[in-house]
Amino acid sequence: MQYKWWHDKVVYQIYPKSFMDSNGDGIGDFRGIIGKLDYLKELGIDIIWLSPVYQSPFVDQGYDISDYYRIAEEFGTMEEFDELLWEVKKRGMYLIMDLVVNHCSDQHEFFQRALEDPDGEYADYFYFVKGKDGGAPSNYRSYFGGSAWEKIPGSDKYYLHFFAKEQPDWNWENEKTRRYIYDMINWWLDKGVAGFRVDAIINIKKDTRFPSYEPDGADGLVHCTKMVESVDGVGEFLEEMKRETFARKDAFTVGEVFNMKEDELREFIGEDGHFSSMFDFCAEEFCTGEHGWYDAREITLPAWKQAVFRSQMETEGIGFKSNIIENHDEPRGFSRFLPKHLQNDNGAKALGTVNILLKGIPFIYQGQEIGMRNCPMESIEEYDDISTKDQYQVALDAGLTEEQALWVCREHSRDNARTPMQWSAQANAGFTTGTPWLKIHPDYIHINVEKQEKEDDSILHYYQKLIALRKHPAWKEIFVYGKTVPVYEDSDCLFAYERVLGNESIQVVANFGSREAQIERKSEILLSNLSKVQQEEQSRGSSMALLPGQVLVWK
Ligand code: TEU
Ligand code: CA
Repeated sequence: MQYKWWHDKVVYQIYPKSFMDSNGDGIGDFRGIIGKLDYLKELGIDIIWLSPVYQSPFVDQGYDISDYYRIAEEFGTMEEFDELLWEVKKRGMYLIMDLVVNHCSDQHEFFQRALEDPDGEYADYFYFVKGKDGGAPSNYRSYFGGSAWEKIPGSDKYYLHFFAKEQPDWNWENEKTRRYIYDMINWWLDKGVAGFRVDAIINIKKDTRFPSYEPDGADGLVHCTKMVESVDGVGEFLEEMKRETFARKDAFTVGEVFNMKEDELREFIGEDGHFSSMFDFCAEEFCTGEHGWYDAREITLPAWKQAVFRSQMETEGIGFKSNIIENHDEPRGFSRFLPKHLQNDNGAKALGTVNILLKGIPFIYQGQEIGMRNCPMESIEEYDDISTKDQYQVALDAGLTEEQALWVCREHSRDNARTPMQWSAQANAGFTTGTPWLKIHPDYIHINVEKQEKEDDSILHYYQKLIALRKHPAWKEIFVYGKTVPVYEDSDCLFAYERVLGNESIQVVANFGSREAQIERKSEILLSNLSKVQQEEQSRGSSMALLPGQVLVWK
């Protein structure tokens, strides 16, 4: 396999609005991030991914961009962005941006011009389509609920929006749109960003006949992804984009790809793939309910293991997926993957270990490294997220009571991961001196960076060791390039695998069950969450008992 600069890197996702506020307005900002770069360096981070920081009305938290060449004033100025970029580089790290090019904001200049003249040149940058039989052109439901078509005032046309109605979809069939997007990407690359996380990218190819399909819900609509799944040709756009932009600078790109056709993995992340990597959503995917969050499935160990190992096998010999346990669109991994009795420090360490030592590019989401967990909101009003409001309604419409629907949000809301970072036990978790834009998790008194920096056996210190182990010169090759071979595969409590390269192997074994499990001993422990005493006690005989919540990395 041809060596690439990003193969051995560890990535950290910053959700800027909730990371660190420097000026007391309750919103995180660039100055706040700059002040925490040493913290990230010490953690062992190489690449920082910033969720969108472009100018935006923030209907969908910056994923609705009104000007790709400007910075959201909430976060600072372009000069401060440049300073951040410089400070990141100075520390030997890389900065990647969020690339949101399936759609923009309805406040984008081109969309505003299109609205003024729905038959003019700018309308062609979007999908402006005549209605049918007195209604929308087809029966698509948007990601955030309701029709994916919005009537254009004073015209018989509708525009397409896969997400909120304030997020019109770009028409990728129009060469001018593509040129506009590529120029913008190159502008940021020339500025010195090292690459992009590419948002919702599978959606850019549409079937421009816009056929209706059999409804999949009582609203008579069908999820818009149905059309995306039924059309070919996204690869041509992705190839062109790569050639015209990323390839020029050897940029690192990670695609947010759901619903890819199975035989396309090589085209997406193979050596000449569209992207450097794409997220492994295998575990998240099977939680998605048929109709929404309310009928989501819970993660069980066997199903989770099976999904992860299957995905690891699939990528073998092809490329690198990016491994996550959470992001800004998911509940906290701690709350989702760990059974209740293991929702503690040991559980968090075990979960981090099995995920970060898999083959692929590890992504850590802010707060994961201190074991942040889902934030229990008291009422639906406390939520900010557009998707949460929709899913609450979906649950009510399905017949759930208000209390049950709130419960669904508590388990699944994207705001679970968006509450401010917990830096200390001071007021507002040290995140802001003002009023935070979103509730702060009340457990910040016990769970915060400052406290964990002082405690030797904290989750934070464990993460530092874990990342250091992955990069240790002696083991790096094996953790980056080694095959993943499942072990104790039939166990209903162990999550275990070996990373194998040549005749070397390292075993990772964690117990997520509720009783101890007998495992075969190895000789050299590289990392574990066992206490010294436990380690010594267990150093006799050829087998040993691994207690619930314990994890070992050894050879
Ligand atoms: O998410 C795209 C996506 O595919 C959704 O499934 C998302 O996971 C879902 O809305 C969760 O409820 C990306 C961004 O990550 C997300 O934050 C944005 O809201 C979305 O695109 C629109 O830009
Ligand atoms: Ca601020």
